[in-house]
Amino acid sequence: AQGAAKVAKGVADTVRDAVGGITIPGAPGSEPPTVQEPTEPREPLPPKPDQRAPRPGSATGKDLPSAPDDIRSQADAHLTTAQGMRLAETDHSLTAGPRGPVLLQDHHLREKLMHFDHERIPERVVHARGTGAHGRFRSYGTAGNITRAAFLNGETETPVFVRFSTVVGFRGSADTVRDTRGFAVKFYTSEGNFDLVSNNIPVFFIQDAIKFPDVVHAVKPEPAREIPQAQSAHDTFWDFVSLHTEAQHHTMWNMSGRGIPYSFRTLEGFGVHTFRMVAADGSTTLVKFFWKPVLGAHSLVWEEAQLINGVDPDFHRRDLYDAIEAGAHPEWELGVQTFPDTEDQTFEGIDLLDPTKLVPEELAPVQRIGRLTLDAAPTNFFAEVEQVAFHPGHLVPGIDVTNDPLLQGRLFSYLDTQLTRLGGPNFPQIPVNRPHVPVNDMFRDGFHQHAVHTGNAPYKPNTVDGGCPFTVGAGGGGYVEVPERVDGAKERRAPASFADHFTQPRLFWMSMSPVEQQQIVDAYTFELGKCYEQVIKERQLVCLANIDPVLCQKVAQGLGLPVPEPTIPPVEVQPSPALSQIGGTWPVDGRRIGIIADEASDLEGVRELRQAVHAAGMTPLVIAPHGGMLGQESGDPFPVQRSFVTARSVEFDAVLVAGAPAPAPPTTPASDAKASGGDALTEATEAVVDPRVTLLLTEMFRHAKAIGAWGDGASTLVQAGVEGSGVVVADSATAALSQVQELLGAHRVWDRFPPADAMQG
Ligand code: HDE
Repeated sequence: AQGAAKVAKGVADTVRDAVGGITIPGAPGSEPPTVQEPTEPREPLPPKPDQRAPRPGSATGKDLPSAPDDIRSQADAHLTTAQGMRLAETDHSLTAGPRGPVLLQDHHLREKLMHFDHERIPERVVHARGTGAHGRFRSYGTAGNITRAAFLNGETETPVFVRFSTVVGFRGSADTVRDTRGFAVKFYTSEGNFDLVSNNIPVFFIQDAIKFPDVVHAVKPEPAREIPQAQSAHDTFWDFVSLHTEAQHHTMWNMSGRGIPYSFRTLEGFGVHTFRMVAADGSTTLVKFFWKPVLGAHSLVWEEAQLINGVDPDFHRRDLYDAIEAGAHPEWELGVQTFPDTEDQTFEGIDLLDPTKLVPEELAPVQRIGRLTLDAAPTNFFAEVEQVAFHPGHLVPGIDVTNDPLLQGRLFSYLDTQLTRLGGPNFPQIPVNRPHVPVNDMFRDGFHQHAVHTGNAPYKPNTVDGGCPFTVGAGGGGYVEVPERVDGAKERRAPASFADHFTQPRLFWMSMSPVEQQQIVDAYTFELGKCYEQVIKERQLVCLANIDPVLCQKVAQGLGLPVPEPTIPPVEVQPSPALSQIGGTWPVDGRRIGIIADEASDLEGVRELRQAVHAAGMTPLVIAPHGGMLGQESGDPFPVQRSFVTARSVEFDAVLVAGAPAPAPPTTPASDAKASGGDALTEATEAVVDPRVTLLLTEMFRHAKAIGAWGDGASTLVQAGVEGSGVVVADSATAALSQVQELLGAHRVWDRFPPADAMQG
């Protein structure tokens, strides 16, 4: 009891010392109680040592782990148990004699298996399949007049972690399935973490979060047999979207090229909801967020996407890491559409709280406010990509939410799902989730608590810890909600302004080029063609009739079904050319150029070509009959990246076929020179082209990719039957490349697709 009294007195003294004259009521030996809440904050508490920023190595890719506790297995010379005891042996269990039973006392075996047995955590209920990268965001400072958010003011640089994902498939599913893509960005700002949890489609299937379980159950594999994996081409999805017609707009985007993006590097991102920005003077502006890829927004074609799913299910993941490693760091500009924060929160008749509607860029231009660069792959996929926890409610002062009912539901759902997925409430302490600023919450204990908290009063108000920590107003960097007035009767119904489900899908359809429209027709025809229930197909055709008669007629024809009558009168829309992905030219950074060659080819030309491809910021990949090296005899060999066995067309953006070496200058009589110069050509012309090369070339041709050859490489193209638009032949390797590069700027040779009939009804 005496000891306890001593401790208590010690605490009282400490408190008195710290804040002057404050005592704990009833503490032994204390003065009569004079309780008062301190009014002045003392120095900020020091950052907790175990809430440091994620390993510096992962943010920049340069620094090495600095602190000893950052070091985990494979970073030290000696294998230890989880308790740090060095192990002499880890390959054999402890047995009674070499052929006897395993002993229960084998503590190393038990610990090793126990940990292994629990290595898996639940995958995300949606967006399970993803990949991530570190980078930085540099603000242009141009948003300073609409938001006080520090990371958007001045030319501030902020570290970020980005996770891209598909929505429907399981964690091990393929990358290039037809689906929406997630594009979630965590900004480690000087005011705490801000998460912009976006998709690559600007609208959503539903207007109210209460429908989220329904749409997800409809699109996930059907419960009885758990098929199909990562596909929307099945009855339950089309059953739902044809009944729940507000889903038609998002669904049409999925049927377009947006559903099968070419690369994460060319993903356009959309915050979907309308957010509210708050300036330093308290004024508010409604905004929609955009990520504009510097390389342009591009897509695969459907056959290519399907092939990739078999040939390289990790295609998007690999592409992202390869590009980062090659120094072609993917970049996006962050943009905002801004709208006056009026009472009705509509713009040009569009309800800004309806997440199934977009605002055409022609009506509200996207203003660029900063640039995102991804420059480091994760160090450990599980630690970073799996454990990262995004949440639309991770906000910073200057950015607030609106009453969009979808956003409101999300504000509950993300925290809730992390509890199960990451095993308790302490996931903000996981390195990738830690803010890069001191954290001083008063949350305590819970599963996987990593912090050893100091202080004895995790509550407010207190005197025991001198009243710490203190809250501040907006002036001190505190978050203050916009004092929006809310009034209304409690009811379950959508506003009348949410009722129109067909004008915007029509707007999207009318904004597409003929090639893109044909892709949409083909996608609907494929997806509905995979359904079994006739009634579902017929109901979806009625939805298409409400969107556009020609679209409906083409899909009905493909399905072999009658064309239904629309159920609503036709609507007039003004197309938005900004929605089309075709028609511009973009940088070619990170594009992969296949070079088909063998020992008999113009290897000097190949060497020059490789250099030129590199110099243009692209990646050359030599394709030869065998692996290993080419040009051994010349003394200057170079590596073969793909053999005819491992190469497949879908890996390449363009391909060039090497010709034979140029004939040596004539040193013999003219007739001999002709014979020796012509030999290689004749051989090449007569040789049967390897069927794998023919397959590669014809697939690339079908997928509207640029194809080139130099010298007599042209004969290979002829024999493979590859001729026409976007097939170039030049005298030299570099001349062929420059033509191919120009074609690549447009992403594909669009006019190779058969001209579509007039599509607009
Ligand atoms: Fe999500 N969503 N979502 N979502 N979402 C999740 O959170 C949810 C929605 C988005 O890479 C989950 O941590 C509801 C729109 C992305 O880790 C979950 C509703 C948009 C990611 C969840 C939506 C998104 C998620 C699953 C309707 C675009 C992946 C795992 C109200 C603006 C984040 C997780 C990552 C993930 C709920 C709709 C984007 C269950 C209830 C709209 C990019 O919390």
